[in-house]
Amino acid sequence: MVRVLLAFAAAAAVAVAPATAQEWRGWNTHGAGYPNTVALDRWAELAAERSQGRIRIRMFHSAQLGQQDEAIQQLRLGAIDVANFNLTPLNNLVPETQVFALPFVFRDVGHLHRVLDGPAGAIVAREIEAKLGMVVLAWFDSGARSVYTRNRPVRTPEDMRGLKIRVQTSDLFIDLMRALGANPVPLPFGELYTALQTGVVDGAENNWPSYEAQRHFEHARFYSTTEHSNVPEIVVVNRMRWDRLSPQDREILRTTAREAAELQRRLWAERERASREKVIAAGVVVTEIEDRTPFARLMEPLYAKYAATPALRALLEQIRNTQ
Ligand code: GTR
Repeated sequence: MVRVLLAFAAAAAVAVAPATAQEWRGWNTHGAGYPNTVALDRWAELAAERSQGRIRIRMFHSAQLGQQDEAIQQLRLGAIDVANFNLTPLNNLVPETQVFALPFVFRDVGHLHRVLDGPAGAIVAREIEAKLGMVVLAWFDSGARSVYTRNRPVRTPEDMRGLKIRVQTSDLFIDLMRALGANPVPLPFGELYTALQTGVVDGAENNWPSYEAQRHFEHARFYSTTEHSNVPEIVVVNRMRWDRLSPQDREILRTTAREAAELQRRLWAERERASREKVIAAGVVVTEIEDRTPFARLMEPLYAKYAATPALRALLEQIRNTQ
């Protein structure tokens, strides 16, 4: 009898344990040493420390839990608890995220950070929360995205004509490439290296750190500083998880996510420079686009299409009026 009771008590203890110290699963597409990876690991550490082990996040990096589009669904369902997503794969799901992806919408990095940390950032976060069942805790910088190609450099929009350019799953980016006369090819990030290697695509577009860290430069040796979009990234938690946290733990999670974002942004600025230097040393041919007006002019119709409603136009105004 005693044995049975003891066994029962042990089983109950096991059953109860996850509610207090369950390990959360975190998703990240990037590998070791990448600014986002370092910052997310730091976030997990800080959250565990300050909650005295009540919040335990295990980060799975390098897209171990799947590619970004799948991970978004997994996070909505609660199979993944926290993640760092780029806004682009959310474009078709939450129209407000498209406004942050519009070409040349941010004046510079300072402007981008002030927008993210101000009322416009709060509006986009609120819409993501309302539509997707995830709570936005912080914003990461993702730099400027530029075009890179395999066979010849892009100097003008005419050079883009007919090129197969990989894009993320986003109608806005598909239209952006079409506006330049290119053929957009939606592909998961993890398949792009091979697609560049085998010539399935002629090029892609990304920031310096991803171009370097994913080793795309090995097969697409021409990088042209079009800097057409500064679409940023979010740190999110599944809504059900969030709702079950005490107010105190919510505060801990939010504050530590913001601290991680500060770290990410600092590391980002350094990594942009370092990645650029590294690929140049490896023989990449950089074409500096001095005058982006011809690109911007062709992309202009995206504004009418993707900031079409009064609410989206107001959001755009909010960005423009941010000093
Ligand atoms: C990177 C971004 C990733 C992913 C990737 C892509 O810059 O950090 O989250 O969006 O681009 O192009 O798929």
